[in-house]
Amino acid sequence: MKLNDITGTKYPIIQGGMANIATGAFAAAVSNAGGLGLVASGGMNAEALRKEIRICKSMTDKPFGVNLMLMNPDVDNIAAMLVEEKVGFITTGAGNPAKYMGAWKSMGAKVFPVVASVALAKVMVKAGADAVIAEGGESGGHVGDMTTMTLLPQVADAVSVPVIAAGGIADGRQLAAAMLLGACGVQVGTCLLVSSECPIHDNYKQALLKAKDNSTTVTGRSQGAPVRIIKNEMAREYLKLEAQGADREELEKITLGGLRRAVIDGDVVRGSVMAGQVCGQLKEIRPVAEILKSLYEDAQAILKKAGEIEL
Ligand code: TUI
Repeated sequence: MKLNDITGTKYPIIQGGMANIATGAFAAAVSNAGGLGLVASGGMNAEALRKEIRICKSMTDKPFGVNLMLMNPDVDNIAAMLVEEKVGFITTGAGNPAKYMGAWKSMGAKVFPVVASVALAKVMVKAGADAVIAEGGESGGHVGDMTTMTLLPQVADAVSVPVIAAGGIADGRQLAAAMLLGACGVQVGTCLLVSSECPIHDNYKQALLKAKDNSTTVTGRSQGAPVRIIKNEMAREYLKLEAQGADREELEKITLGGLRRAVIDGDVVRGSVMAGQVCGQLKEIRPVAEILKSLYEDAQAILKKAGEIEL
């Protein structure tokens, strides 16, 4: 099963959640460009998110969805609002959405939970998931322990539903590799941050364009909330405090509001500049349509030539 047969999109590509970044307008831009755009819920309550969903509906006639970040304090109201708004596609992150899935499925939504382990993938399939998103720790933001290379084939072997690959995918080679590892399509986030349509501060985009292969780090492991961000002054201070055994309160003081500081104020020194490990591959700002087209066409060309590879 190809992902685009499930989503009705041109490409087998969906957009990652991206809290405080993926507005209704941005999700519509991704959908209009042939991917599945997702309005992000992170940092929003149900009514603010409803507005963004309506903006998205007004800006595209293509399929789109919503990403529900399950650590959101207003998660129950958001889950109910998605039913009222008859959202067609729901992806979830950072938790187990089983208790909402009955209501979403009865309304007709297709549900793709992000999983970071085989165990959760199996639970999600039992709960009615239409596909699962196997996200490796190469991705930006909240991450699991496994890599995409190891998680993806193990999830693909363990479940009967299609598997969408995420984490570490920013060009055609990585999309092709994901398909060979058992995926039906991919989720991308970081490579869309450097799109012309992405509403982050220009300082954030420039920090991504300057980034190298090893420019990210993971903060928050000691708190059970690992988050991949670009190394900056704030990240170094956080990691130092973490190594000294600082408590939650002390650590939260540093990161509180950090994502908005980076996204809106453009503070890339003290803000949380969330990004995946593919950041070293990003070289230019391009329209979403060009980014998705080259991902797809490059992967097609690579897969066509793959038969020539001799072992
Ligand atoms: O959710 C994400 N990535 C995110 S959410 C986010 S918002 C945020 N803002 C400030 C601080 C922290 C986060 C930024 N990035 N990705 C999906 C994802 N889900 N990755 C890993 C998981 C995951 C991990 C463990 C899903 C389920 C899980 O276990 C749940 C369980 O109950 O077993």
